[in-house]
Amino acid sequence: MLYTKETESREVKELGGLWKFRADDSGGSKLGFEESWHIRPLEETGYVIDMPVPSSFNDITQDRKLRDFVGCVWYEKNFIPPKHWKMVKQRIFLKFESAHYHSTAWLNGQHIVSHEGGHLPFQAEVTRLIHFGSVNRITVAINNTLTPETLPPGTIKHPRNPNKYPKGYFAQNYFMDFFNYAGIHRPVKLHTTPNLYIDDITIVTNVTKTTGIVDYVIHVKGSSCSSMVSYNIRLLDADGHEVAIGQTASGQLLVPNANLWWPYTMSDHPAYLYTLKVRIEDKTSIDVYDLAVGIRTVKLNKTKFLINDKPFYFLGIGKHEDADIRGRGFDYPIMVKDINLMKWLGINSFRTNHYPYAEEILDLCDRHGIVVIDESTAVGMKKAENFGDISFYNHISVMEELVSRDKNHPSVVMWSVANEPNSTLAVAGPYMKNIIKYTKLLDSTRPVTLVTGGDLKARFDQAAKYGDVICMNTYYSWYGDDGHLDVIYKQAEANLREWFDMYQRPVIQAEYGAGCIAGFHTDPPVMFSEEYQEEFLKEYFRVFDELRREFLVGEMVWVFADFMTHQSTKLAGGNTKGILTRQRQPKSVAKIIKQRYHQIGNSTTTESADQAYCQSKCKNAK
Ligand code: GCB
Repeated sequence: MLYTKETESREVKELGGLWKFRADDSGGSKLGFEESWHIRPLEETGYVIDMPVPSSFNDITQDRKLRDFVGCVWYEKNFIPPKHWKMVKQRIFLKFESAHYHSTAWLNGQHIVSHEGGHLPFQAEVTRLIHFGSVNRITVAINNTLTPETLPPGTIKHPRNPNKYPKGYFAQNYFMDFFNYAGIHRPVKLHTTPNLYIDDITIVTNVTKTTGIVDYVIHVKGSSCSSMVSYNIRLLDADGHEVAIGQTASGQLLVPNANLWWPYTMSDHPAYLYTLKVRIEDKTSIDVYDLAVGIRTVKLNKTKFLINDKPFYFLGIGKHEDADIRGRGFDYPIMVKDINLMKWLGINSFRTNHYPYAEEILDLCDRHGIVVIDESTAVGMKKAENFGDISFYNHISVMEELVSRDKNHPSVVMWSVANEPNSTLAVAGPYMKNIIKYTKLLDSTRPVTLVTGGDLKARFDQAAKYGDVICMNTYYSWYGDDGHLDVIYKQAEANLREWFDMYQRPVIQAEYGAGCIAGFHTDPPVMFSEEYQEEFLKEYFRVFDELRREFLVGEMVWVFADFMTHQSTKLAGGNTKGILTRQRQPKSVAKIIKQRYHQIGNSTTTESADQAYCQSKCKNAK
């Protein structure tokens, strides 16, 4: 599914703003379906409130019950389509960029689409259901309940003891360390395409000496006869000059003296993007779509992660899509602020912990040269019941939707199929082996990893070994040996070495970090103080500085900013391992990261990358 945007042949009407909202608090969340709330205006069914879209619903009101609500919530929006969309030979789609977790949508009372899982888009063609010249009504029911088979999984607890729990009491448990924010999290878009339209584009890039190779496949829909469709494919450089053309549905474009896409720490001219202009036409329709193309390769050897055949070192962070009030709702100011903070801190990469992020963020990463490890929603798979057939098929569809959405982003260099599944379980082995194998069938050009809770000894692992890169999370002197900073060096070094020795492939420290309450100072350092967080990181740095000369290809601090979690006596106001507060203000450790990352980043900028850029610029100029 291509990103929804306006082009010469496509229009978009964003349906963000205030929607009507009602939680089904009948207990089983069935009332709305039993009473068919979608067939009439929502306010006729009961009391409704205003709810902003996009946003999580949890933190918008003062109602404690809504914050922790488990079950089905209902949204409704009225809109009037532009009159000129009534043109014949045009299609209209309704797209949700994401809603969490299970969504059912109706237009004017008619069911149009259902989708399982947050963080990925879904849409329906609504051409025949739209009423022109009058108001149309969208109704969406969203259920945030997590079960052993959902991704992420959870369980619902129904304690029976009437002396301890009120009648009807139940609670959602889950095994991931972030709040289960829910609602319509990303934009909702009504959009048009011509009758014949570009449904998908797949780009694979390669490089031979100085020539860039762009293999493309265009998938069209809406034509009864494919031989009647003509293709006009043009690749333009960043200055708008045509560098290659194609006239078939699939083909290869050659770019002599190509400007490669480099991460920003590898070149003074990073993130070079070409534009693929695709135009298709038959007797009645013309469709046009522009796609940004970064020419680059990703390869591995035993000890290095190579971008354009040069070693890349992840100066990274783990992250969340999380902010005050809006929860996990998409927000341009937060997104741009985060990218600016990353550049300020010298961060050249992040993992989309623990779910796919908004496409707008990946676009920015393409343009800024920030490298992304793109992760699925498989987090918190701790029990054998999370590795059954239903989970497996859910997982397969998440990987399909994820790869199909993000495959053309040069910034995405690796897929992560899961975070810390319980890989001591025998069932985890074949399960993850098959998920990784399937992901490689979907995309053979990128490595695939599975992020492991690294304290697990390599020799007991059943699953992480199937990944191309060992990605590992450890928290020495935090979870275990609490407060004993002096164990970090010995334990972290031994652990990383054990994994490398056993599996002989590049290793990334994908998470490590300590909680820190901003403004809490102690000397000597104790847990949760700014000083402890600083010392904790410095101990890990000693290990990284030794091992990056050998097989370590990245360090990714946990975590970019403090974020919300479930409530627990161990978590005051959520997870505080941020190097920034939740409001994106730096803790003292941020300066240490900034200094280290800029210093390492500057020293790894490859001269050859810049030479290659200059050479091709000079040749193009001649
Ligand atoms: C982890 C998880 C991450 C948690 C983190 C922590 O290993 O991958 O989601 O937030 O530990 O702070 O406990």
